[in-house]
Amino acid sequence: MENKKVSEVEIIKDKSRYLRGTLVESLHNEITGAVAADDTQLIKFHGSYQQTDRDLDSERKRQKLEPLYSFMIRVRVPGGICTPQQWLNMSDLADKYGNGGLKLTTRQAFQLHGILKRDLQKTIQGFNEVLLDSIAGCGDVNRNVMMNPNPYQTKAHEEVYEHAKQISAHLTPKTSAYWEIWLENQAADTSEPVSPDSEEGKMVAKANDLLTRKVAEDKEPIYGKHYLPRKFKIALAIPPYNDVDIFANDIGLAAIVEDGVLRGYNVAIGGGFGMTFGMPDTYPRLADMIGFCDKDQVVDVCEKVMTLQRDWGNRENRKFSRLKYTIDRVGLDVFKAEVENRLGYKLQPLKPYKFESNGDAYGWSENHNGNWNLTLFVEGGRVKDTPQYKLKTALHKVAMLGTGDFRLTGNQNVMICNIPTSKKGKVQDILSQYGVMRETYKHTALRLSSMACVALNTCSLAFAEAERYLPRLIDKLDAIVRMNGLDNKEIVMRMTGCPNGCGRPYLGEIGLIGRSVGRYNLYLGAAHNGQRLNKLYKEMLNEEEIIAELKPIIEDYAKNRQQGEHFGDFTIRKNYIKPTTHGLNFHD
Ligand code: SRM
Ligand code: SF4
Repeated sequence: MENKKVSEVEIIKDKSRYLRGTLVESLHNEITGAVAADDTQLIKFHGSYQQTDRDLDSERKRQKLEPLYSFMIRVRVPGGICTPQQWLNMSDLADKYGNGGLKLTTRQAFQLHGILKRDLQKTIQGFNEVLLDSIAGCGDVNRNVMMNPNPYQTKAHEEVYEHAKQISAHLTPKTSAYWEIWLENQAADTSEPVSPDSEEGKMVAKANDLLTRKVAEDKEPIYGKHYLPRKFKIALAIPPYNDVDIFANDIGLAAIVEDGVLRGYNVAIGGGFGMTFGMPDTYPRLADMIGFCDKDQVVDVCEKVMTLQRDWGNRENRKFSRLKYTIDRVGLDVFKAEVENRLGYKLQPLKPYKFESNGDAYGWSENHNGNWNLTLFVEGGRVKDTPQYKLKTALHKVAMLGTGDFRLTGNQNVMICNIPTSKKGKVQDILSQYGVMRETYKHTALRLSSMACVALNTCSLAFAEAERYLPRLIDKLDAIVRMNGLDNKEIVMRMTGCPNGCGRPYLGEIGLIGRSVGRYNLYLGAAHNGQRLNKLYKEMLNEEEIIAELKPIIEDYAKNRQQGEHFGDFTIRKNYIKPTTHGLNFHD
């Protein structure tokens, strides 16, 4: 490490004793609400970011006060599936220690915002009580593994969910630092005998697993002490639904199901979205398909791709550290050959598959086991109560029924799933009472297909608003959409406050990316199924200009689209924009 020129974060990892750093000292330092500088990097691996309230920053500065430091914590939920008890706990923790709201992220995780340093430990202990954890929520490791959020749709879906959990468990860091720093050896109460098949039994099994990991000697058999050069992401989807946008991931897996039987996965590698304005050698990129693997090979394939990126990834400049840049530097064929070399076998030729959409299907649906699922719209993924709309209370009451489970979707929505027919009416009654059913059904398909990242006031990287602003912009676009009879036409619209791409704006048929306060770049031409990136159409638009640009295109689409033609394809056919065929020509 000493002889190589590496980024500062690499040196922090090197010195950290498997992610400990001086976090304990930082937590006990009562003079400041912040943690020490190096610890701000390490705490990410534990799932947390130090933030300030950007709405208050300048006023605090004027008053010569320290910024109002608080912490965001991200809780991984593989495949987005949690129990009603876990939902209740997260909801209560948000009230007790956070800002009262739950943020459902674009990667099917929970985020709590506004936690003060003194409450961090108690909050994480609260997760542990229901066997959730925040380790690897952020940091240079494999992140929350995503999957189509309905494992009970078919038997094959159930199996894919099992694989998602296996991949997640296999690639979770093994350091005991998390348990040492945050949990102080806290473990679940296992004194009462429980059936291993019951919900409680499964929780106890997970507790044992955590304990085993806690007492394991500190070493990272997969990562090593320097972990990965950068974040790493994996998603699994079952065609025809690409509702987790697999091609935006370092590894995207398309399940191949033949005659109802899961055979394995087509493997795509090298997706990732972050770019920097004014630096054309940074770009969003979709993952390339490299071959098919049998289902019992999938964990191994993920490990080998990830560890090759661990070894070959750029550790000098974090702007070029993601797998996408490693692949474009060495060549896809070379990278694939070395993966196969490490696997000891070749990937098979790709199997046919077809994705149709990357959105969520709202409303009720039935499982293969006869139970019911309900998908609800959560604007901006923010579950909170306002005087007009008490979504958080409504979902809390449903969770209190203790039936079924809760799913976080890759589009920031929530599903209440596996509800027996006998309880369906009760769930519907509670949600109707709070207006939640109406809220999901009254909107245009444009709004229901929209997504925005957090941006201001907590994200330190935001140039512009996203989550707080998109609903108001859509109010205005809705008028145009309704006037043109497109109320039920799904047009995928995504907005972010900067080009890092957290709301996957490069896959928006309409993409808006913040340039400065109130100004956005407009991107058009993405595919409706997440398989083609969009391209820059106009720069630095304010609200009036965005509407002026989009209005005639929407009107044209209403009049001149072909049968079944999606908005993104239309904008290309009508020459509004050229197609992006690869990340490398995104800026052309
Ligand atoms: Fe993200 C950084 C929020 C999904 C690409 N992302 C951030 C930070 C932590 C800002 C920071 O570094 O200070 C944001 C915290 C804001 C806050 O106050 O909460 C943040 N990202 C989010 C979430 C919460 C957006 C949301 O509204 O749901 C998503 C959490 C996902 C999760 O549960 O793990 C989120 N971020 C994504 C995605 C989408 C995805 O993974 O499908 C991407 C694009 C895909 C990718 O990884 O390339 C994404 N986030 C980034 C990047 C750019 C990475 C790059 O390769 O350049 C950054 C900046 C960085 O890492 O330096 C970033
Ligand atoms: Fe923040 Fe940018 Fe991510 Fe939005 S896209 S949450 S502004 S880093």
